[in-house]
Amino acid sequence: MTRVVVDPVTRIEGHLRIEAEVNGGAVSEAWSSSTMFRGVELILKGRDPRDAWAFTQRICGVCTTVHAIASIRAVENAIGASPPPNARLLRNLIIASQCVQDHVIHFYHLHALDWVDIVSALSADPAKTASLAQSISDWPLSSATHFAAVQNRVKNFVERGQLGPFANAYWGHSAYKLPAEANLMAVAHYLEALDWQREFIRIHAVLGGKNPHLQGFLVGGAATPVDPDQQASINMGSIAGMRDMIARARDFVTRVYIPDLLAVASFYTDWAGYGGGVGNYLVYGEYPEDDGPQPQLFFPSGVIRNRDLTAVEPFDPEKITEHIKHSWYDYAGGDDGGLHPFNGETRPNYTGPEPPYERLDTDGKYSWLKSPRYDGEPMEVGPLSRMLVAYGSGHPRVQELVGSVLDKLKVGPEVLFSTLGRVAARGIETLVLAERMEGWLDELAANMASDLRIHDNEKWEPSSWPSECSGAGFHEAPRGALGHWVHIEDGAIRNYQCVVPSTWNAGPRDAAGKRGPYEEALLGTPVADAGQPLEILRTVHSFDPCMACGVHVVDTKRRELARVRIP
Ligand code: NFE
Ligand code: MG
Repeated sequence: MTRVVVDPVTRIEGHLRIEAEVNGGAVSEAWSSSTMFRGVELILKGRDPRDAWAFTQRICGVCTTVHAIASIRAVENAIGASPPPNARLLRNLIIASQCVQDHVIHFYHLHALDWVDIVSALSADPAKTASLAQSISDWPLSSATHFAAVQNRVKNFVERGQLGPFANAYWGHSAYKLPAEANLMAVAHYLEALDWQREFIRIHAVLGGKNPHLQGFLVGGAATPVDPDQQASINMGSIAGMRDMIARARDFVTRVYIPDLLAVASFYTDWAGYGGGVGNYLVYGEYPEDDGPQPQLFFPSGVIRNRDLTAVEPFDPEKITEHIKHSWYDYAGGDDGGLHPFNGETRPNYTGPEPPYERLDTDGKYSWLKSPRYDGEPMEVGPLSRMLVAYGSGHPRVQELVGSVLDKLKVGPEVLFSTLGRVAARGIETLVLAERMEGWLDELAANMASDLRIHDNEKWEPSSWPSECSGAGFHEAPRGALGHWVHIEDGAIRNYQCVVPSTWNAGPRDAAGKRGPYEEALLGTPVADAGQPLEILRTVHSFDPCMACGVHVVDTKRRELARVRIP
């Protein structure tokens, strides 16, 4: 038995440590730990709830926007504000563009190098690479000259020893299966996607002034004015500009991302047999399609247990609890119970070893993440959960795309419950959203022709609120189900709790000893070389970890955590 420690896991946001036992070439036990401590929930106490979104948005710079959305929805739910249609449509466009950009970045810049060997790309034949690329897509940048130029660029990096983000990887590992030409094609698209994502996210500057951390959010609506006839508003010119940006995004996703995903996946279908995890999937639902109190959602909410796609249960927010038996916190009532977020507590209690350390006490407390549970069970959240719930709920486009991806890979639906299924679901979701966005833009253009309202003024003044009220805000962030819970007293925040996608997925064992989704997904993962645990990274990265989101508490004692010496 070998104990493998991966710390820090790179190509993620934040600080994640995986400890695993490897027996007979496969993972037999695993622990997921967030070793970073930071935060926001406690500094919100006593503040104006209308300001909370601006603080919470800064929980993370990767999923910028998502904590702003969850926060304004929680406060609106508490005070009874109703955003008008323009605000709903602006938000849908902001959320969807965030998700599309984030997923493309994840595929190319955070995950691809687990499957793509850059060093092998150096020996590819550019002419054969061009034939391969042209056989899977009519994307224009596919000539032998183009691929030769990319290859030279990478060679120059290597010869100058300037590998940058490509240094310290497991190049040449036996688990890399792509032919040299597929590796070169993927490297070329890695570089193209860098430019693409920078261009596309300018849509956030139009919709909210800047990215990251848009400034156009407002409790009760939006602070981005819409008026077809005003220069300083979202007008017909900005609508036309966004239409162009959305069309180009859809083009890149359709002609580059999806063909690459299918090409890479076809060499790794064995990964449909690994990484399944807990088999329970939770979705809060997203993209309200109308302005009623219970709007129709483009991606439906729901719960799937034990991989049963025929029985999607309704989501019940009362069934959420957070446990801390194995987390560096304590609860006033003892560590064995779970607390609903409305009664949530954030009481840090670090009992781990002083760094640097060899091992965590994985029988005791070992993470800054809590362990969220639904009806007592661990749940996977994220693109796979969303696509499974949409598929099981009869979403026509999702059913069609899932069917077509399975056909192309010549596999059955059981492969969805795996590392490969997670990667495929993220691609499918990106395409479905890139296709849907233009519709929301059309609705915005049509609505603002006769309705300039962007805000519910009735509920702006705290004097219009109940003296005590509480609310929950739900959102589907790129990495999954995100909830904020707020309790307001006399116009100020009394308690605030965030339960975040990466907390669901990366959390440690609960009081009953049940593993979290990362931990469960790692069981059975093959490890060819314990000194180069590439396969562990594949499964962990397939969830797209974000520890900045997952840990969002603050050290109230202001202890010194690290001292940095600058020579
Ligand atoms: Ni910081 Fe975030 C949230 C997580 S979502 S990345 O909420 O987990 O994509
Ligand atoms: Mg929390």
